[in-house]
Amino acid sequence: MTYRKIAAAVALLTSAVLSLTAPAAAQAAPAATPCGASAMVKETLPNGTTWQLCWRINDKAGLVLDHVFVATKRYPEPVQVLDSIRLAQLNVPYDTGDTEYNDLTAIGLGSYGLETLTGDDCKGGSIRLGSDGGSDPQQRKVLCVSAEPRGLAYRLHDYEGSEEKVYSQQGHDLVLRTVSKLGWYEYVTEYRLHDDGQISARLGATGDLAPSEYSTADNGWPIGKAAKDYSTMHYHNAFWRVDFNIAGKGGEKVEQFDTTTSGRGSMTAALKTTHKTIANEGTFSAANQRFWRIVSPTSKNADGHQRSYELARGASDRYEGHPETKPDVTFSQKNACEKWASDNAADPECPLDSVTVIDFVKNKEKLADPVMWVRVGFHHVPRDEDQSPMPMHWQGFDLVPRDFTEMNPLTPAGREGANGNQSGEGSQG
Ligand SMILES: [Cu+2]
Repeated sequence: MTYRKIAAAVALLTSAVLSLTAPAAAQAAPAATPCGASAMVKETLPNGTTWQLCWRINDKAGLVLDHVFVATKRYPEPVQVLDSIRLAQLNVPYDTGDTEYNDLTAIGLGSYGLETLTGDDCKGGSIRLGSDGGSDPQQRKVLCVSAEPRGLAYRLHDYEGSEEKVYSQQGHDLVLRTVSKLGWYEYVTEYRLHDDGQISARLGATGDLAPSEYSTADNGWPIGKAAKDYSTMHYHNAFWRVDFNIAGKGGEKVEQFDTTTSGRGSMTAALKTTHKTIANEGTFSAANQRFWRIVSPTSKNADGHQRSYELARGASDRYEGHPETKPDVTFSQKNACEKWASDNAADPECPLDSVTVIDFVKNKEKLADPVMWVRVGFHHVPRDEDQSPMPMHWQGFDLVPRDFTEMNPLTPAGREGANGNQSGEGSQG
């Protein structure tokens, strides 16, 4: 028996054991399953929300999630959110200007860089066996799947109903996590699928500071005794590639929302929020009171509103050293040759001049099937506490459902009638 045959047999056996020990199947009808059992995650969180997806390891990108569906107790029909989500580059330039790494395309988060999970890597969760994505793929314990409490999902003290009641509910995330060791750094790829439909993508960095990257007070910070060992400051420029497929219909539109102050009302400032369609490819940057959403023109919730997800950004440092690390988000027309946000490896059939996200959008093609490239930067100024091991630092973003369901998908019994203005007060229009 070859190693591969043994590995395949082990995988089969493992998936059989997992399915025997898995929690009771969700009440939801099964969605389309374009992957086998060992590549599928389908878990129901305590509030009744079921996430279903396929996972795999790409030698460069590391963990990739495909065909992501969500169903909730209140809205049990599984509805697709994403076609896929993955990292698209991790660019690490040092402040001396003498060192730079493109960790995904030059090294890769999969293959031999992918760590076998152990210790507390998956405390409270279950570890899945999968191919590490290398040229000689090995079946290893690489993915952690766990349900983790996320604090209060909501709280409402209702004293206007027929009986006074407090609604207070703990929320949970389905967490998918892999660890990759690239040189001295260890990167944690994490996706948190919340029970209210939110998706959080983040990259954690830990491990150790690189012993080869020490410089002077000009661009380092002293981290040993006195002022002798200056660890060089550097950037972690992370990019994600997000491809929506809302309700399986595709053809999403991109919209930008902006809010301005327009004079005053009788008491305070009057604000005006407008949104416009971004019809063509381009790069975009954050501004106060600005966000973007990906909206399905055809799929609507039960209120008759178009389903969408909005991009919610968090902290992000802008690296001025490259054109492609300045915009916060890029929307491009889907193209199989556009794989990496920078250092885009050119296939023989792909145009050689399409190197970064800037190139992807330079011809301003019409957005019929948009791909969203999200950049989040972290300027790392080392500190004494970075030794050792380095405390985890996180960078990432959220995808928040907007009108995906007619109400809060976690609405408890007793509040299901509260859709719109129930009081008869306020003005219409
Ligand atoms: Cu760092």
